[in-house]
Amino acid sequence: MPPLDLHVAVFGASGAGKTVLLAAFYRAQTQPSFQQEYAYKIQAVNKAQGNRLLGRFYRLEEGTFPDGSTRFDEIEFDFFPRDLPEPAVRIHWYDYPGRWWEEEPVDADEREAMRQGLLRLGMSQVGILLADGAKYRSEGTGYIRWLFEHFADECDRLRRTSAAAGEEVSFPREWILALSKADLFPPEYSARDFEREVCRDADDQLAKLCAVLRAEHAFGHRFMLLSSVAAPPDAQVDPRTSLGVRTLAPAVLVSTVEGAVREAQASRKEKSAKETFFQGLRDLMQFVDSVDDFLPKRYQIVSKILRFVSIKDFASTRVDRLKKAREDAIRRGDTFKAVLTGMVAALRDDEGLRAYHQNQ
Ligand SMILES: Nc1nc2c(ncn2[C@@H]2O[C@H](COP(=O)(O)OP(=O)(O)O)[C@@H](O)[C@H]2O)c(=O)[nH]1
Ligand SMILES: [Mg+2]
Repeated sequence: MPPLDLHVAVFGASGAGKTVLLAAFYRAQTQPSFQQEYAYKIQAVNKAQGNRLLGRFYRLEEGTFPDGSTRFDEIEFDFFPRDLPEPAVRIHWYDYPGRWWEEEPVDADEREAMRQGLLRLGMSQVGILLADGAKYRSEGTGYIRWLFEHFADECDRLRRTSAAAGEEVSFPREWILALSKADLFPPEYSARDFEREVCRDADDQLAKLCAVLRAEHAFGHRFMLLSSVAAPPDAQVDPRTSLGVRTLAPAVLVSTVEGAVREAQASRKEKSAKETFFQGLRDLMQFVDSVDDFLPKRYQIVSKILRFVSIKDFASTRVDRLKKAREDAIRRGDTFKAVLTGMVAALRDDEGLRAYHQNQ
């Protein structure tokens, strides 16, 4: 069976930390110690691209940060279970240049790149909006309000200009709001604290952004802290420390399943408003053989995911139980169950609990 395709669209203004994040994401998950602890590993589908990412990371280790890029970047990663030869999950990562959100395309080439990029957007199950941790640290709430307003305006503008050109932009419906450069915050600061501050201080702007994205239920519920490299002011860069980069793929996986459940619930008119995610999930599992018929294309991988992860695994907060299921799966050579339960376990470990928070 081919790997499960997850498409994730990453947005953030220039300087927010997207390029460094991509290098850190790859580097952290290629470490032997990572494979030992998480029982899966990453590989770049295109080896040359993988080497470029590692090169970028090694330069970071020497204190050289990447040049700002204004290109749309697309890269694919496979996740393999430890000791098994086939990948179970493929993540397609789309890096949207901040400039697209600020200016009109400079020429026909850029216009075409943008068109291609927006098509990818329609396949993406999850969007990540990166808030610049350094700016939030220095400017406070005003920065978050600005970010939401600015992003809403720009999404609106993209939608209108595309519609005028006869193309409909379809934004992801599941979103993660991620705070970059989390190393600039105190060690006890967590995604839950970030969630509290955002909902307390920027709820009006959040509501407006949800309306523009048409993602009422799916923006403003998932929060992450990310640190690609620890670079405290006036101190040496320490690229061995990172936060949340290993939580990212699991968060995307689980958000995709949640998106499919929500999609299925919305398509059933008789659903009661109070139906929970788990009731919805249980339902989806019951109809797993026919869900592809009514789910939009980007969610059709979910029927496969649900064949390998039980509700118990999704709901379980017990890392030891999940790790045992994962190790059993590796022993049986069950590629998909091994990686999927491994990812759910990664969301529940100490790093996952600090770096990821979902409020509903
Ligand atoms: N403290 C800290 N600084 C970071 C981190 N990631 C990026 N930076 C800083 O932010 C700058 C911009 O990052 P970059 O990834 O190029 O931003 P992009 O324009 O969104 O791709 C870098 O040159 C670093 O100085 C991080 O995890 N921690
Ligand atoms: Mg960049």
